[in-house]
Amino acid sequence: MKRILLISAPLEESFKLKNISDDENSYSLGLGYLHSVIEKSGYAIKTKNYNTSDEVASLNDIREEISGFNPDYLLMQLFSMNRVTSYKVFKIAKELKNDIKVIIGGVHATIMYEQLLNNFDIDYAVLGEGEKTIVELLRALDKAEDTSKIRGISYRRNGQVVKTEERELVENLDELPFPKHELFITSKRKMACILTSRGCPFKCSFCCLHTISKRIYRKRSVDNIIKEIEYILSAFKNINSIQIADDTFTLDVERAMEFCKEIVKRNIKVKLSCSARIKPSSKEMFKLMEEAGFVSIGFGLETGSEKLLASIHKNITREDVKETFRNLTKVKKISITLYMMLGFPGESDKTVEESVNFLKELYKIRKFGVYGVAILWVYPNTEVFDLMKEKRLIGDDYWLSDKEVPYFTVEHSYQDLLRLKAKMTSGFFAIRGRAFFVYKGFVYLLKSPVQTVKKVFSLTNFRSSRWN
Ligand code: B12
Ligand code: SF4
Repeated sequence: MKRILLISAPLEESFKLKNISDDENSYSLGLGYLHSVIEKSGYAIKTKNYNTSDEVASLNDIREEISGFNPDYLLMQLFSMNRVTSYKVFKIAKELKNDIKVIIGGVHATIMYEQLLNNFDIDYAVLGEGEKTIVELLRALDKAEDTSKIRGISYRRNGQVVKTEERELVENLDELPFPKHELFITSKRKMACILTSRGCPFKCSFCCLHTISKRIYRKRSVDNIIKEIEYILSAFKNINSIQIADDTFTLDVERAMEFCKEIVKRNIKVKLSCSARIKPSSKEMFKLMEEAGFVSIGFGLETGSEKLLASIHKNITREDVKETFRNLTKVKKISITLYMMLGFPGESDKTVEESVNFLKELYKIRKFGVYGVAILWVYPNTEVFDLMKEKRLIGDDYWLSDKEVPYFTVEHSYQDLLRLKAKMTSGFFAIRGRAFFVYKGFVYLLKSPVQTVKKVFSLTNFRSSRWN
């Protein structure tokens, strides 16, 4: 039986959430899905996520895994923020085992495959959703068959990088096996994660998600989702909450309501949370979500400036946000968190003030918290990256360097962005004091108030984590 090692290398230091343990955080469903399909196809697979681990210790562990487990294939998940350590792993892998086949995938690999194949000793890049492609590729490689007919891959042929025909997205998500929750659910973990849909039809200027899901929204059937929830709750007795990690869980309001009704009908008792878009929304949906056990919803608002909401293509207006907040006034058991960002093209002292004032207005309609303020970072294949490129502040070569994922510094220096961030956070702070900020629950705030206040005022280089 062929052996496969599937890993995700450590993230850059500033992306590691320091005050939250792995057991309290979301887990990688991408790795979970890949593990399941590969295992079901008859391979011996070992999956290890090093995202939050120390780099030196991880590289040592990876060396041991390659020598001990002796995999035939090394599969690696590439984000922009773990690419540098991944580059080190490519080298280590071929040094230790020169016949190992290195296959990469994930969002950064899907965008930068040509650069990666031209500069590193990688055998294949899987582009986009990986479940079907990886199984076909492994089978072909096992039999030393021609891989040129496998859709959705790229590789070097006669020194040239070639790309095969595009792979279609997984249309019927119910066909997929459940992700391998066993990889992540320890006896200490209380929260499990699921994906009930994939994709988002929008294209915000800072988001690179369209690379994988091509702006096509697909959803699982309610029955299939409930089966997974029932499986999780029966297999792992310590799980009392489930986070829906979809890009846009409430995009289809009818489906969200159908899901909630089914949870109530089957008397499933579990705390639910999700992230959602401001629009569409409805009173009835939020009421049903409360009945079903939703305890938290996170909305990506990003900015309170009408002008910026339009220019980042968020496809929402301030009136839409107020409407959603009005729809939430009677829903008392769900806590609302807003994800805010700062530093968009056109950001100024005035837009920061507009954001603060808008949040004040919202707070009068319905209480909520803010999950920090993230300074706009720049990922490849986004509109903001292209703007930086036009101004010659960045080029594709940047991704070959060992520099961190950059901030958007076309209009403001990093120092000025920090100043604007301090202005925004202190403005929010004034609305309701520090309880307004939802950092790693309130536990961290209680444990370390000084550090928290420092973070709030951005004296440290804090990047808030968000899902969409
Ligand atoms: C849930 C989530 C989180 C969770 C869990 C993260 C995790 N480790 O999975 C949390 C909250 C922790 C998180 C944090 C962050 N996240 Co996040 N997150 C997501 C989100 C919404 C869903 C991930 C997911 O489950 N996807 C569904 C699975 C099925 O897709 P997938 O992981 O891409 O995997 C598929 C394919 O890519 C491919 N594939 C992937 N790897 C490989 C490897 C091989 C070998 C093969 C063959 C195929 C393959 O096959 C898989 C199955 O189809 C994505 C957006 C998205 N929809 O992907 C952002 C996303 C991955 N996050 C992103 C970012 C930026 C972050 C943060 C850095 C945010 C921040 N600024 O703090 C932090 C990082 C800190 C950290 N500790 O992880 C970016 C990554 C951008 C980039 N260019 O790398 C994304 C794409 C969001 C975005 N819109 O920009 N995140
Ligand atoms: S940021 Fe959210 S709403 Fe915007 S395109 Fe990305 S997933 Fe969709």
